[in-house]
Amino acid sequence: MLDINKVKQRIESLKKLPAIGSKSVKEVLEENGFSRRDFLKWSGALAVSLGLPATFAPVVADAAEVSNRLPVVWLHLAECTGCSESLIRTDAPTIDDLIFNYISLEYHDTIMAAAGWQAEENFEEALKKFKGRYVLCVEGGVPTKDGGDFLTIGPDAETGLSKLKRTAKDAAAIIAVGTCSSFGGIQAAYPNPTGAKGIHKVLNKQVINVPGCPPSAKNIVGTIVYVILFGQLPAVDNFNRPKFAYGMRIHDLCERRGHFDAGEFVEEFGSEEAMNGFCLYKKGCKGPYTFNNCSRERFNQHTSWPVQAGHGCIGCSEPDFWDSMAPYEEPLANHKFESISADATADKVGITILTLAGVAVAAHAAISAIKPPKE
Ligand code: FSX
Ligand code: SF4
Ligand code: F3S
Repeated sequence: MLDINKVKQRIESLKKLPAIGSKSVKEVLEENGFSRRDFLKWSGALAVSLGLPATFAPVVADAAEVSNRLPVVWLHLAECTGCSESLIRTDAPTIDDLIFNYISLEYHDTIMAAAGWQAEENFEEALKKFKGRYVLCVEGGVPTKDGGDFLTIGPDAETGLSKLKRTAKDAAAIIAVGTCSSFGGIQAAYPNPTGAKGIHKVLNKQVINVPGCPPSAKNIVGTIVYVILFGQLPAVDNFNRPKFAYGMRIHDLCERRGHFDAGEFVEEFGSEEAMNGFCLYKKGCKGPYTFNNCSRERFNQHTSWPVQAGHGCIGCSEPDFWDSMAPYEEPLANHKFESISADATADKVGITILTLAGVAVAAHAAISAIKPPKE
């Protein structure tokens, strides 16, 4: 049961902690041309996407304001850094970006100014100073073969495996940011030469997975704000993904869904059907099998998302998508279910896929039901 008074008490107690960094959220937003009204609009939208009642909007704003009281240590393992890049590389920062920067990132391999020995010193200092209080965010899968030697970090050449375990030990909460740290990622593709794995496989603490290659800023910031609000991890599905973000399929809210239902498919990229925004299922869209909120939240200030841009979803927030969803531009049904031929009528494909998708949803719901939400 969500108790708003408890949340308010928690935020009041966080306010008493020293702020890390000198500016208030108000100053940061004003400097970037955002008004109080924009900020409240943003918190209202975030409350909705976190699945909270509208009454929580003001406390979401308060939580964002105290997010510089919660130390965050951010590690990079085997990955492309796209998850951080997707948040920080914008010409006009969004409120999500600004809150991300405002969150007290005590240590972040990519964006910190320090390097070499100095960076290591800052890292060790943060672990000691905030023992038991910091949130650990990890980007990247962890190579495990040959004792983890495929990935070493810093001047001591410590393996990512060792650094991860050491950092996880005294973390208050652990968030796997991106599909790599959640499930291994592209480097875990067959034959997975480095033995790359999702971080939960090598830790004996609960890890919340925020997959996507990359995940949206909303899902990253939303999960961190949730932890600040409630001091605990949100309810999760059977893959430890927050239900507020990964509770529905891409297909459920896709703007091309009407065309899917009507049997109107794109057969060729660049065709008239493609220009008319027909469904991309026959060009390999994996939206019916993928649990994520891209079709609702989109990317870059709600501007667009893969299907809107004209390519099918490749299922990037699902475990093993690099192997199980390939080839990306062919329907899954073509190679998994031989009864459907490539030239089957659109209706037949549509009906069969709807049934498959129904099964996927039922299985998802059943597994989630067995495992009670970790609230
Ligand atoms: Fe992985 Fe993120 Fe994909 Fe890249 O760090 S989820 S390869 S977008 O960068 O981890
Ligand atoms: Fe949208 Fe893909 Fe579903 Fe078609 S198959 S409606 S493009 S999610
Ligand atoms: Fe990934 Fe599909 Fe969203 S490819 S970004 S889950 S639309």
